[in-house]
Amino acid sequence: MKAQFTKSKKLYKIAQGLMPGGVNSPVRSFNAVGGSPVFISKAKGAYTYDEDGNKYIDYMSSWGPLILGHSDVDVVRAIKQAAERGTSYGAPCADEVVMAKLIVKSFPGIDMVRMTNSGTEATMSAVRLARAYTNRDYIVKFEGCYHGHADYLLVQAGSGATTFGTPSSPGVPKSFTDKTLLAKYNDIESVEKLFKKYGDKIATVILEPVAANMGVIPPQKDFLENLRKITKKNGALLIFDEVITGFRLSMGGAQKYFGVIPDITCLGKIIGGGLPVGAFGASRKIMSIVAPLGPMYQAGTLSGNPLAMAAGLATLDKLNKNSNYTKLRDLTNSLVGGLEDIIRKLEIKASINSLESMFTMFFTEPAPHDYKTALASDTKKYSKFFENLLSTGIMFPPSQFEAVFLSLSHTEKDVDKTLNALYKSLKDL
Ligand code: KE4
Repeated sequence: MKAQFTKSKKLYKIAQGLMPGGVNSPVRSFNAVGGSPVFISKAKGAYTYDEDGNKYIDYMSSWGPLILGHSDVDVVRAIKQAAERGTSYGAPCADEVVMAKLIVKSFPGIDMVRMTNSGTEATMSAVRLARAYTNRDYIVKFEGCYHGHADYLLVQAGSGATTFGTPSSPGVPKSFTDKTLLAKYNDIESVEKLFKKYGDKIATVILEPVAANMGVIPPQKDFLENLRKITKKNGALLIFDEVITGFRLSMGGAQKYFGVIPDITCLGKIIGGGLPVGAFGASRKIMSIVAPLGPMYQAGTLSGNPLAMAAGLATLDKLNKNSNYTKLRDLTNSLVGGLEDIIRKLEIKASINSLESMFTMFFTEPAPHDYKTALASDTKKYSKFFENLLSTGIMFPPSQFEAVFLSLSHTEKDVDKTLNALYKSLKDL
């Protein structure tokens, strides 16, 4: 029976009169894939349920945070217990210390950490820190990488900015972005050229160590190592934006996974277990200039709030057990392997980039290795594919330029069901 979306459509109509695009974040709208977004009423484990009672196997994981799956029993209990002790004190609490200790212990590049309320705040603070520490103004980012919506980072940005074709947003004065230099992902020469020209004026190079906002694009051999070398040589700080990869690729994120240690690390998503969160951390020496210890100002009413700490800690405690990363990787590989067989069998022009428990299937080949090759994807085909999948109860991200995430709640049975739906959705193209 064809899925009905009556209630979602009704809600969307009202929402559009009250919120821009009817959503609180652009990527949730289905603008990139057509149709109106489904409104989720509840979620449990690997499944979400919309207002019309349709059930989905969820591969969005709320854009990354829900690595255990939705409303995990221990996470919900931790939030409830924390809420009964109060929701925010405006004063330090013990769980902030426990979270800081866990982050410092897990990330080789972090001796000291500051919590924030979003990934955007984390990267915004990290760039300010790098500029303050080096007393330099220029920053280097990569086309297609997305670091949240701070003005000077919304330049050739990925995620929703690319999805909706506004990689550089209006409303950002030229003077705010003329110190933001652009390099090409996986192209070290493009970075060397910038250092040749701006050398000792560059405060930092910021990147997603595995790009996931132009779809998943892993770093090619030696790319991260060479970035580490060139920044060190020029006295610039290397920032890894691990908002997605932190605790996703391993308990020490991409820096542990690839063995390349940045000067500053940004975190988010998983560390909040689905509640608003972000963090940035570095060596004691670099963090010593952050207020109130040092002069670089940074603050947040709800930074490190007890609920997000409780949800994050419950998530991380559970994650770091009985070889969960191997389970996540093996389950993802069986889904990706099956999908590759389907692509071959149906002779579809598509390719997959996959790493640990995240992947993207691109309607282009060969598999993209940078922004330009990612943009070659057939987004119209992706829209039709997304819609076909949705109607069979599988929720992929509503954009070609996002990542599919697996959680510890997904099972082989879910993967088999998903592969059947993928076969039908792709065959129907
Ligand atoms: P937030 O401000 O949305 O918490 O984090 C910004 C951010 C920073 N760095 C990376 C690598 C990120 O992926 C993000 C946010 N990711 C997008 C989707 N890929 C969030 C979804 C949305 O914008 O609604």
